[in-house]
Parts: sequence; C-alpha cells; structure tokens
Amino acid sequence: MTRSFRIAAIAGDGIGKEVLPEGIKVLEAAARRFGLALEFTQFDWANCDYYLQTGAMMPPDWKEQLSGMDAIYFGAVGWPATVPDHISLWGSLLKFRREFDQYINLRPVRLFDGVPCPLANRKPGDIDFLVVRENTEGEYTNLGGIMFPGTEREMVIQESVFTRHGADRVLKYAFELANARPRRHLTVATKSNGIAISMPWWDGRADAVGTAYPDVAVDKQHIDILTARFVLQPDRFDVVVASNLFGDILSDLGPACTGTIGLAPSGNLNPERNFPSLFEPVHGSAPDIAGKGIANPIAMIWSGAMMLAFLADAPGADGARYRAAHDAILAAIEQSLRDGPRTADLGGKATTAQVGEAIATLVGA
Ligand code: GGG
Repeated sequence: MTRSFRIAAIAGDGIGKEVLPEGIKVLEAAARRFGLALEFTQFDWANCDYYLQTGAMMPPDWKEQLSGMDAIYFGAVGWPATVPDHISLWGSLLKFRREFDQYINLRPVRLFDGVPCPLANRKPGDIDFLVVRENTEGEYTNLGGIMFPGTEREMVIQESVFTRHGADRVLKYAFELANARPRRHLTVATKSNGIAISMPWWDGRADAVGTAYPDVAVDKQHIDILTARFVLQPDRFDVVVASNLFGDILSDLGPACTGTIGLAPSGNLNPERNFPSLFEPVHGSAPDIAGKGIANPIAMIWSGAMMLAFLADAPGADGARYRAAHDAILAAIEQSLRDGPRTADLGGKATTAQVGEAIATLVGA
C-alpha cells in the first residue's frame, strides 16, 4: 500500500497567487497519470494582506498547522507598497527555513533548448549546474542593532554567524551531490581575501569535509570573480556551494544567464525529514507584473517536480512513480519551451494559465 502526501499550498503575495494554481494543476495531472496520492491544503496566510489585517504574517500556531504536512508548496512573498520587505520576509519565508531547519537551498540552473540565451555562443548542455545555498545562518541573521538612531552619532551593526555544524552539513550535502554527478566538480564560493576571518574559515571547513570525497575536484573562488565567470564561462560549473547571501545572489544571476529567472526553481530542504521541506520559485512576488496574468509559471511548476523527486525518497513512498512523475514534468517543460506557448519574459504573449494548461496537458498525455 503506497502512502499519501499532505502538501501545504501557500500562495503568498503578488504573482505567487497566479503561478501557484498552475503548479497545482500540473501536479494534479501528474498525480492522475502516475497514481500519486497528493492531498493539497490551502493556507491563506503568509502574505502581506494577512499582515495588514492581523499585525503578523502568520498565525501564532503556524508551526503546528504545518508540522503535520509532508511538504510546503510556496509561491512568493513581499508587497513593499504596504509592508516593508524585511518584515514580510522575516515573518514568513525565513521563519519556515529556520524553524523547519531547511538548511539546504538547492537551486538548479539550466539552459533549455528554445530559450534565447543572453550569453554569446551558448547552447543547451553548456549550462547545467546546481547552486547549493546555506539556508539558515551566515549573513541572514537578525543580530545587531542601531545606536543613536537619527543622530549624527548613528551607528549600525549587523552580525554574520557561521557555525561549524551549519557549514559542515551544507558542505557535506554539496560534496555528496558533486560526487554523484559525472563531472565530480565542486566550486566553493567565498571571499577569503576581503572577509578575512569567516571566509578563510569556510574554505578550511571545505578542506576538512572534502577529505572524505577524494574524487571531487574542488575549486575555491572569490565571489567577485565567480560572478564574472558565471557570465563568461558558465560551462565550468557543476555544483556550486555558497553561504546564504552569496548563494542568494548566485542563484538569481545563474538563471538570468540562462534566459529568465522565470524558469528557476528551488527546494528548501531538511534532508533528515524531521520537518516539511519547502519548494518555491526563486523569483519573488514581482509587483510590477502582478495581477496581469502574464507571469511565467514554469519556475513554480519545476519546483513542484523537485518536490516529487524529494518525496520519492520518503519512507513508504512508491519512489518509482514519483520519480517518473518528476521526469514527465521535466520533459513537458522541455517540450513546452521548444514549441509551446510563451510568456512575455520569453518574448511571447501567452498568459500564465495558458502555459500552465499546455504543460498540464503534456504531463497528462
Ligand atoms: N519565491 C521566492 C520569494 O518569495 N522570494 C522573496 C525573497 O526576497 N527571498 C529572499 C530569499 O530567498 O532569501
């Protein structure tokens, strides 16, 4: 008897509300075809309207409400016209990541056939790598404060925090990923000349963790030249591991190099499965295009496929069905990008719903 999975569906703000239904549409098509048991529950909080009504992004018992879930399928957060971005982000997404110990943020970067590449002379296959972002500490802490605010003596401090536990576990995950890929290559993103305490320390942790992976070639690069190489030599990357902030920047730059951030998916993973993992597009709520029905839903749809691949390895899962469903969604995305309807970010005129419908039809066929 195969088990079922409970999925929390949280749209959030802006285009999150438009792309999430398309992701669910595709997952339901996959569920019908492959016999998956997915039960979706919609949660109408973790958005800025909820904040304006209640004074908080989420209800006090949000953790209890989500703890019984097997995964969270999340749209986007942020509506800066009404709520400052740091309040909406720290009140929702960053709480999920920290409280559910989703310490891996896995963000694939890939150039698809049919997608115009802004970089010269690049073809599909040239760009296909994974960014592994540390997701619970580093530069993303709320530790610090402002002294003498509003005066000439104003002073601000914000701390970065790196722990051996936190660095080692994300490095181990990245080494394992690289070791399982044909190229066995890991780039470690740091800034060990300028940030002269924590970054050489991070490089040292990579050396220590890497002793268990003698077949993985390690390339330590400063973040500044690394961003240049993302643009100039993207084919040299296989797996890239980075701290929270550097990983955030690299995983927006990577997809921009492959045509549009509208394709970029992510998984916020708790690999031990003690808590639900969260799957979301890399893009945010995009207030500039929200409400027009023109957002690209493919990042949301691909994030759903990543969720199925993660659930495939859950205890009691009929993994083969979930992996087959993942592969079918990826194949449908590939075909749709070759000859299907396109949203404006890819030079087309199709609506979000038309692209979602086209991919759902391909998945269900
Ligand atoms: N779906 C992704 C999203 O809502 N992103 C908003 C954002 O600003 N995220 C920052 C981060 O991922 O750390």
